Order: sequence, then C-alpha cells, then structure tokens
Amino acid sequence: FRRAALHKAEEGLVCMCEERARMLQDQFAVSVNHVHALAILVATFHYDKLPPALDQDTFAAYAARTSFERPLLSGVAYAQRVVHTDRESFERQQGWIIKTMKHEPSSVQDEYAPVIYSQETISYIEGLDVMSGEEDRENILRARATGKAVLTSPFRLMSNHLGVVLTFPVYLVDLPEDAKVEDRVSATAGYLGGAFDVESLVENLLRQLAGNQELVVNVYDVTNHSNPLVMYGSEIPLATPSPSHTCMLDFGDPFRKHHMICRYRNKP
Ligand code: WA2
Repeated sequence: FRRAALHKAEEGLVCMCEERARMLQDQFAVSVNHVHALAILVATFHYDKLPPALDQDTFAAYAARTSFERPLLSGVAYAQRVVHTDRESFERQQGWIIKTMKHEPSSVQDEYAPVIYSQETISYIEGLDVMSGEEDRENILRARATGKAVLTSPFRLMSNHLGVVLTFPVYLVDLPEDAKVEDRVSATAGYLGGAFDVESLVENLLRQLAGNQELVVNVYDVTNHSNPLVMYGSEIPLATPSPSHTCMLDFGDPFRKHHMICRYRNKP
C-alpha cells in the first residue's frame, strides 16, 4: 500500500509540474509573439512613414489596449538607436537630454538607446538610455547582431522584482535571413522590448491552479549548468531530500536554457 501511495504521489507531481511548465511556456510564447508584432508596428508606422505616423500617446494607448495579449509582461517600450554625432539634434528635437538608468545625465558614449515610446505601466523608463544598464545593453547588442528575439539572464528589474528583459531589433530596411552582422548593426533603427515580471506575474499564474498550496515551484536559468540562476521561487533549502520533478522550458532564445523544478511542500 505504501509503495502504491508513493507511486501515486510521484505521478501527481509529474503531472502538476508538466501542466505548470506547459502553461508558463505557452504564456511566454504568446507574449513574445505579440512583442514581435509591436516591433513590426514601430517599423511600419514610425519608419516607413514620413513624418512618422506614431507618437508616445498613440503607442501608449495601443500598448495598453493590447496588454491582454502579453500576460507575463509588465510593460513594453521602444528605444531608438542614437549615435553620438546625432545626440545634440536628437535632444533638441525631443526637448530633453538623454539620462542613464541611474537618472543621471548621460556622459559621452559612442551610441545611446533612449526610450522614446513606453507603455504607461513602465513610464519610469521614458528618456532613459537602456544601453546604460548592463543586462539591457548585452541584450540590445545580441538582438541587433542576430535579428532575433533575445532574453537577459534573471535580474532585479527597475520595478525591483526579479525578471528578465525581452528585446527585438527594429531595422530601417528589410534584411535577408543571412545578413552579415555589420550590415545588421548599420541598419539598426532601435529596440522594442519589455519586462517579464516573473516574480509577480508567474506567482499570479500559479495561484490560479489547483494544487498550488501543496507544491513548491522553482524556475532556473541553467544556461551555465554549473551555475543555475533563480528566475522564480525562493531558494528554501529543503530539510530532507524530497522527490522532485524537473521539466525543460523553451522560452524561444536558443542561447538560454531554462528548467522548472517542482516538489511537494510537505513530504507525502
Ligand atoms: N524594461 C522595463 N523594466 C526594466 C528594463 C526594461 N528594459 N530593464 C530593467 N528594468 C526598451 O530592449 C529594449 C526594456 C528595454 C527595451
């Protein structure tokens, strides 16, 4: 009887973990797809029209009305690529000066990525050079070099929640799939991205599922297998080695690897 009960508990664990991994991966994928569509929206209405047929109010209104399409993102924004020789005319035209993510006036850099459009929910990012943040900068460089959606490792977002940033490049011209990196860089207009507020939005997602009380869920960035990084969940050390189940997760960035580990809160 005891063996049968244990077996049943382990089956339940596998089932509940797979359900959660699938849900998280699906909600991640739809959110990424919609940010992709927003990157095309900016390319179409900001760059393919002269003068641009997009402004902060229009972007913010559209982002707010479509936020249901991006269930795991706390907000989206668009940062324009500005090279140093264009800084002065950019600032004059905008009527404000480029600031760092620490809210200081930006010192001289080769180039900047000031946010010109943002969803109201993350309005604190407006006017900030997102290249001044280490994680954001790395993401921007990788996004424009590959032409693909990229993710940061988990870090404390400006909201002070643990999460990851998603970045899509926006180019001034259509590029072939096999375009060279230097051609991608010179054709870069800017970066459309958003914040996956994993700490609060995944919590919300899991709370709605049956069995939430009895389960401990952790998500890790295991890109570097010998140094797993917590992306969701607390690192409560479990006293006794309890049965666990691990599910692979695919968040759409082949450069990063993630997985989910589920355990019972109380040993069954
Ligand atoms: N967005 C929201 N919160 C953040 C953040 C961010 N980056 N970085 C740290 N906290 C406009 O990749 C371009 C958004 C960056 C996109």
